[in-house]
Amino acid sequence: MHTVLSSPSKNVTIGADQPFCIIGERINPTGRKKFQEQLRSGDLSAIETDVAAQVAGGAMVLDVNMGLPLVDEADLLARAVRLVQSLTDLPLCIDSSVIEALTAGLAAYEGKALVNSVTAEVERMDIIFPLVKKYGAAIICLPNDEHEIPEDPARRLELVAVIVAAAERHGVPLEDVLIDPLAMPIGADTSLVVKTLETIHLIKEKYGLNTTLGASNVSFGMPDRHAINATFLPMAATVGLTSAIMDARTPAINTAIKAADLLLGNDDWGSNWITAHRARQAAENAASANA
Ligand code: THG
Repeated sequence: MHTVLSSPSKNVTIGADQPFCIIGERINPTGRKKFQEQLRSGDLSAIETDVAAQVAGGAMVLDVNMGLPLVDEADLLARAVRLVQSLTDLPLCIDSSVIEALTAGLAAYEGKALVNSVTAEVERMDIIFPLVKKYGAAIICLPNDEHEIPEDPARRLELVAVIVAAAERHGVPLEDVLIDPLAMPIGADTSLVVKTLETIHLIKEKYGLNTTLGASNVSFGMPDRHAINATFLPMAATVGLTSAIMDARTPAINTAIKAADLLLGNDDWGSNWITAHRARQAAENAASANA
C-alpha cells in the first residue's frame, strides 16, 4: 500500500516498506500567541522561518493549519498554501476542520495534496470524499464520529470500516486513505497511548492502510516533551505507523525515527543513516574551522 503525494517537482511515497514519512507540524497557530496576532493582521511572514527550519530538520511533507477564531480561514489557508509552495518543493498536508477552508486550500494547491482530515461521520464524508476525488488528493480519516471519540481499539476499528466503506462508495482508492488512530496526551490518562498503539496494529493487520497521527499530542502538558516524543515514534513505527505530523525541528526526535527506519529494515544498506551522519560531521567541521 503506497500513498504518493506530490508537488510540481517532487513525489513523496508513504508505505510500510518506505522510510517513515515526517510531516512537519509547525505551520499551525495553536498555542502561538504572536503568530496568531500576525495572522490576524494578514502578516504571513513567520511562515518563511517555519518552512526553512522544518526543511533543514528533514521534514518530507509540511502540514499547513490556519485555524484560529475570527478569521476568514478559507482565504488565509489558500494564501498560506500558495506562500509555502513558493518557498519549498515539499508536498503539503492541508489541515482544517472547516470544509470551505479545505476546498480553498485544495483549489490553491499545485500537485497531489494530503487533506487533513475527515471524521467517520457519513454526512461529512459525503461532502469531503467527492472533493478529494475532484482534486485527486489523498486524505487522513479519523475513527471518531458525532457520538463519540472511542477509547476501545476494537471500536475504533469498527469506525475504520465505516470510513473504508465510504471511500469505496465514492471511488477514492484505499491507497489514498490514511487513518489517524487518534493520539491522546499521556498526561490525561496513562492507558491511552497503549490504546493508540493497539489501534495502529489492528489497522495494519486488518486493512494494511497507511497511518498518521499528531505525535506531539502524546507529550502535551508533560515536562521533557522531546524525550517522550523521541521514544513514542519508534514504538509506533514498530507496530506499523507509517507517518506522523510531528516536530521536525528537534534533532533528537528526527534521529530517533531515522534509527527506527534503519532497525526496522527501511533504510537499505543504512545509506540514509550514514549520509545524515556525514552531513552532521561536515557541518561540525565547517563550524569549528570558522571558530
Ligand atoms: N491529527 C491530525 N491532524 C492534527 C492533529 C492530530 N493536526 C493538528 C495537531 N493534531 C498536530 N499538530 C500539532 C502542532 C503543534 C503542537 C502539537 C500538535 C504543539 N505545539 C506547541 C504547543 O502547543 O505547546 C507549540 C508551542 C510554541 O511553539 O509556542 O505541541 O492529532 N490528523
